[in-house]
Amino acid sequence: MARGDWYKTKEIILKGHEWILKKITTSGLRGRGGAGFPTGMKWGFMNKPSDGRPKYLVVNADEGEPGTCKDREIMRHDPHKLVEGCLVAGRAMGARAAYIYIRGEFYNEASNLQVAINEAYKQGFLGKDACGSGYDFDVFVHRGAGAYICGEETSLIESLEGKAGKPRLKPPFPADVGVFGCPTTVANVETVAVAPAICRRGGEWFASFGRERNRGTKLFNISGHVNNPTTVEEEMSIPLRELIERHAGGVIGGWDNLQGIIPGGSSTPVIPKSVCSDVMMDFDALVQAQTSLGTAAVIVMNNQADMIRCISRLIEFYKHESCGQCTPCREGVDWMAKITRRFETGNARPAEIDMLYEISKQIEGHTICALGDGAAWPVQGLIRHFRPELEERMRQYEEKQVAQA
Ligand code: L3W
Ligand code: SF4
Repeated sequence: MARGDWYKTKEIILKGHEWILKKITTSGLRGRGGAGFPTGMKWGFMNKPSDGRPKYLVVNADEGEPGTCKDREIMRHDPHKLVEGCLVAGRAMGARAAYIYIRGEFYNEASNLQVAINEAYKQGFLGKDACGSGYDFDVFVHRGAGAYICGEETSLIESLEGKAGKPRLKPPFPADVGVFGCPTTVANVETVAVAPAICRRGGEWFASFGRERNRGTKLFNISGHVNNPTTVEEEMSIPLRELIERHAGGVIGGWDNLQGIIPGGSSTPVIPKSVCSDVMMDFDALVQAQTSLGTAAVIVMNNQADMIRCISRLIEFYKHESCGQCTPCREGVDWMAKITRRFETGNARPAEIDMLYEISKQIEGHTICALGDGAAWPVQGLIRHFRPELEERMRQYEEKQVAQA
């Protein structure tokens, strides 16, 4: 409360769902989990007749994307922002309960969250007549069991229902048929946690940060070859170079020693130094650079990194985490893993580079969920920007073979 949380929350709840939705829409907030879908529109999908079915808010706290550790910071240090956010977001969509699905590895974070929820109940902020508003609202924590795929919204819903975490085909979207067959919105921790501040300070305040279509502030993780790895809240559209130099102490060995950056978690294609120098950290600028903002988890790689090995390691991760339901992902990602592993040593033919690209294109857009795309995109980024390095590695391998013969 000293930090400004739970301030006049009763008034926000009493204003009702249309008022909250209007604030969120005016703010220009877009989902912070990776897809960047307009939040006001998404929450608005819940305001349809539900044929007597209850509505649910589900908070995606499964944060499994390699490089990503922003939601963890909120749950570690500011759990009440999320708990209050559940009430505000839940009111906006007419939900009477929120389930926070938190990854199993986040044991301490889940404990912190539970303490905060207990405190909120004790103060009368949650439960019957939440904050004295006349609105009943409950919050439950559900711990996952360590599967990356459970961060995909429909897989998360399956897991919450007690089943194996295998994604469902969309449509129907969760807003129509979600958890227990009821209208549900699955929203990222950061998206939900910022909702009370937007309601208190106004949508225009939030929209005054960033630029058109890319509004507000955002949490950025900066890891890898930087002097001070960190998580920082910054204005959307901040130049990538400024983000790294101002907050993470710069690239180890200096900017000239930079090789490339994965800008938004492992699913987003790597960009080379030439692109990194000018690009802004927002949805549109990064799409233009043939990558994406994703979770805004910046992974910096300097010239000491073996780029081919890094990407190969990521593909291995996706192979391991594929739920195996659809053939292009189950088989294709396995093929990509086998091929990129050979690329690491150079034991391959140059023609295989195009073959690998073709396989990635056959996976992209042909699977039930985005995991297939997430595995295809890093491979495409590698081929797009580091083809000469791939060819050079194969040439060196061949030279060694000839010398040994
Ligand atoms: C109702 C419609 N609802 C869309 C909803 C939909 C979802 C949201 C966005 O993937 C990305 C993925 C990862 N009626 C609707 C509708 N919706 N049309 O809007 O949907 P979508 O399908 O664009 O995205 P998604 O399935 O949520 C998320 C990428 O994020 N990613 C990884 C993230 C990892 C984390 C983490 O570890 N915390 O977030 C990074 O890039 O690849 O592309 O709610 O239901 N007509
Ligand atoms: Fe499962 Fe992969 Fe298909 Fe997603 S894309 S449903 S993880 S097999």
